[in-house]
This record gives sequence, structure tokens and C-alpha cells, in this order.
Amino acid sequence: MVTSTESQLLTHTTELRAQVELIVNSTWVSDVHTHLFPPEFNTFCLYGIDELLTYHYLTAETFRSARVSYDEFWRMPKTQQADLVWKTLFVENIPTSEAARGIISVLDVLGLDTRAENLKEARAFFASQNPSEHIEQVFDIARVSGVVMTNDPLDEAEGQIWNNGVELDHRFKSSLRLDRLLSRRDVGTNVAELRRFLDRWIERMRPVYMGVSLPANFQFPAEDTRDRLLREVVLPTAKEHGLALTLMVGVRRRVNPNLREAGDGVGKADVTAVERMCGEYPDVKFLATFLSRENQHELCVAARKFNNLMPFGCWWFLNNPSIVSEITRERLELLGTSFIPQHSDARVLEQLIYKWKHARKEIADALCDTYEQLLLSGRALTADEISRDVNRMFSGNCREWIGSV
Ligand code: RAT
Ligand code: ZN
Repeated sequence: MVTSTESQLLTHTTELRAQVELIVNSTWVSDVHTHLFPPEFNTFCLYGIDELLTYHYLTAETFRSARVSYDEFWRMPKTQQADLVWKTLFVENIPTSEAARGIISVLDVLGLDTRAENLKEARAFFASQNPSEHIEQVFDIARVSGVVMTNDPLDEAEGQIWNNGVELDHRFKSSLRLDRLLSRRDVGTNVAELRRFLDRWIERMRPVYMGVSLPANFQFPAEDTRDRLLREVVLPTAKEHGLALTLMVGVRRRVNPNLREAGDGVGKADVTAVERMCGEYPDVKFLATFLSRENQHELCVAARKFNNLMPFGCWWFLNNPSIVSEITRERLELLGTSFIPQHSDARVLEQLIYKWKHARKEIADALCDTYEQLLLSGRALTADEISRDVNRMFSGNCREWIGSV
């Protein structure tokens, strides 16, 4: 039982651990990168068991165990795909992977049968939810104060919704995703027109940052169109509007196109490219995450050199407990609390529940060990001080870079 008051020194490890767990589990978090949308975005807003089970992390795993051809699978209606994923990964196998265990955590938290033979009960549960109450409930359970969406003005359907003047739920903040813009093969003649394009969308969307995912072979400087677009369009716009630029580096797109959304892979990138950008643009704030485990130490060292660089999240293939634990500990050792430990990357609403539950566990464990070492070195700490650290990592660093989420 936790008996100490907030300002009392915690000098025993059991008491210290109990406090850390309590604080990490109860502190509200700002989720800096997701693919979630509020109901106003119609079919972009995904929730429920069929969406959860057809998440691309799980379809990739299903193809490893079910003897189904790509064509057969993609021809199935979504409910049938979800049935197959459930049967394959949850009934015929024990759901040991992180993405599969995530489903179990969601079902368990919502009071649903985690050993069900089929999806009948789960489907009935989600169908009976009132959408806005359900969103409220999920944000509350996950203790997420707000999420940053990924918004693409060049997506026709999404662009139309923005153009119709959609009113945003305050928990959903927008970010301007630049992948399509930055993968143009030529700048064209009119850089000014591209800058006006960004200005217009910044005005319309009010994004909290601009973001881009970059391939493993990304270089800066480089003699290519992307470099020109970054220097002449994106970076001046970021500076002018005081908007941070988010760099997500290390993806190898369409390694297996048959897997569709699940077909991307990972590659080790060159962190010095980001270092150079931070050095050349000291007035721009950068958020960066790298997909390869091999880049994590270098990213921490780069952040020690450039205080306009904020490492964030354990992205995609790194979002597994063993790797989250390792990366979080490395960051604490090299950066103190000046980083954003995790983002959910959720695409389906209820993923917030498991992604944050699992992340909090690893972050709490890493912090417990860190503080225990500190205690052994001769510095006790208080619950207030722990709260200050956790708040900084869960929302303070985010607020400093992109404002309140
Ligand atoms: O983690 C994912 O869901 C990936 O498919 C990507 O969307 C990635 O997070 C990205 O934003 O490019
Ligand atoms: Zn993402």
C-alpha cells in the first residue's frame, strides 16, 4: 500500500516502485502520432473488433500461419478477414505476438471473452456502443488527453472533408503529412505556389506540426528534388509558422506489395542526415523517430548535440515490450527526461487501450530501475518529483514542441 505523502522522501524500494507505478498509470498522456480520426471524418474513423483484427500488423502475421493466398484474402469482405485472423492467431494459436496480445488486452479491459470461439459477442458489444460515449470511454481508460492525427491534404476524400469546413473534436489535433508532397519527382517552376499551397492548408487545418516519413536511404544534404522541396518549401514554412517538423525515418515501402498496407519493411538509416538538418536550421524544432533498432543509440547522441531535436516514440516494429524497455532505458541514461517515450500510432480507436497499457508498463519498469539506482547512489526522491518527471515525458515535452494535445 502507498502511504507516503507527495513530498515525503521515498527511501525504500518497494514504496518507491509502488509510487512510480501509480503515477505512470494515472498520468494523462498526449499522443503525438496516430492515424485516428473523429466521427466527423466518416469512414476514416475506425473502431470495433473487425477493424482491430484487420489491422495491418495482424494481417501480416496471419499470412504466416493461415494457408490462404493473398488474392483469396483480399477478396474476402472485412468481417470474413477478421474471422480468419481470429481463428488463425487466437483460436488455433496462442496470441503471443505484441499485436495479438494487444487484442487480448483490449477485450479483457472491456470485459469481453478472451478465449471466445468466434466474434459474435465482441461484434454485439461494439455494435451496441454510442459512438461519442465510446470515444470518451476509450480516451478515459487509456488516460489519453488528446491525439495527433495524420492528415493528408492530397488525399481526395480527406481533402473534401476539410474543404467542407469540418469542426474538430478538441481531443483530435491535426498534423500536416507531407509524404506525397515530398515524393514529387520535380519541383516544377513555381516554388512560391507550393509554399502558398502549404500556407493554405496550415490555415485550414491548423496543424500542430508538419510531418513526413522518410526512407532508410534518406540523405541531407542531397542532390535531389526532396532536398530542394525541404529547403525551399517545407523548412522556410516551418520557420515562418513556428511549426515543428516531424521526421520518421527508416521505412522501406512496399517490400512485399502483396501484403498491401502491411508490406513495408525497415532499413538502417543515416542519423547524421537529421543531425545536419538540425544544425543548419537551429530555429526549427524537430521531432524524430527512427524505425531501425540499430539507429536508436545514434539518435540519442544526436539529441545530446542538438537541443532543437526531440526523439519520440518506439515506432511500429519497435513497439514490442523488449525493445521499448531497451530504448526507454537508453534514452533515460543519455537524455534524462528530455524525450517523448512513446506514441501509439493507433489506427483503430480501441488500440489506444492496449498500446498505452503496454507502454506504461515498460516505462514504469524502466523508471523504477533508474530511480532505484539513484537511491543506491545516495539520492532519495519524492512522489512530487516523480510526477514532475512523468508529466514532462507524457505531455510537457510535447507541449514545448507542438503545444497542448
Ligand atoms: O505503424 C504504422 O501503422 C505504419 O503503417 C505507418 O503508418 C507509419 O506509422 C507511418 O506513419 O508512416
Ligand atoms: Zn504512423
